[in-house]
Amino acid sequence: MLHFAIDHDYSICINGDGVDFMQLSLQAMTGDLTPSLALFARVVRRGRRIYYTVGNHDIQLEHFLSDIGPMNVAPFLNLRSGEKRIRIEHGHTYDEMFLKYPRLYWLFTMIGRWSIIIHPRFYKFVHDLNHDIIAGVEYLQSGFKPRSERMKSVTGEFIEGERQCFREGAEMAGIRGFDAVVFGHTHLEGSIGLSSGVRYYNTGSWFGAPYCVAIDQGEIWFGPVSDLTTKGDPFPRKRPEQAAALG
Ligand SMILES: [Mn+2]
Repeated sequence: MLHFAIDHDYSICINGDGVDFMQLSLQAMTGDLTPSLALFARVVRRGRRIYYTVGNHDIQLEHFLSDIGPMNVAPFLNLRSGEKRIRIEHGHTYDEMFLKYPRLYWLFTMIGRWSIIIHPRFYKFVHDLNHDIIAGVEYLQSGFKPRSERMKSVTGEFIEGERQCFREGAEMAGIRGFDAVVFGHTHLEGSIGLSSGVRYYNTGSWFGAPYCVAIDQGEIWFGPVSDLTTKGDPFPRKRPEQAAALG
């Protein structure tokens, strides 16, 4: 994705949990980040920017709000592109489990830390199990109503498997004057229209098949990163203009 951004003159926003202080060893992170840092520098040399919106696994980056090397670190990004206003944030602040049960959430995070030492596939298994446990808690809290029953009262579109708190969070952020809201955090990718007319995107997770949004002059493309790298730039028209601007 970084190579794609460099080749096609995109700025980049890493929407939280891009590095995992909670679950990875410093050694593993250094190994992964070192090649990326050289690419970040190339993005910046081309006159583009790198934004990093803080997530719950890299919350320590809040100490560096403003800049880390070439990165602009921020709790969220309010982007204006063409006529559109787009809100980008990780989304964990809308996570009911994270807010209501911080110690339980921390415990699950630590279980994740141990499971990733065993194997990434085991981590995936634990993550899915985690999802099921949260669904179980919701089931108990709702007074033993199955999800299908609970979802009957939900009107409009929703991202498959996603808890209501995120759609509500996107709605809440969106009505403050945005055309689109982009979250991550849930590991469930999708794009839906909210009742307020705001478009909500979730770019899923970096595991398996990562998704992203590409934004150019108020237009938003949403899809798998692999589509960008194999099918090319969804906004190729911007290239000659910017190439000229870059001289
Ligand atoms: Mn997260």
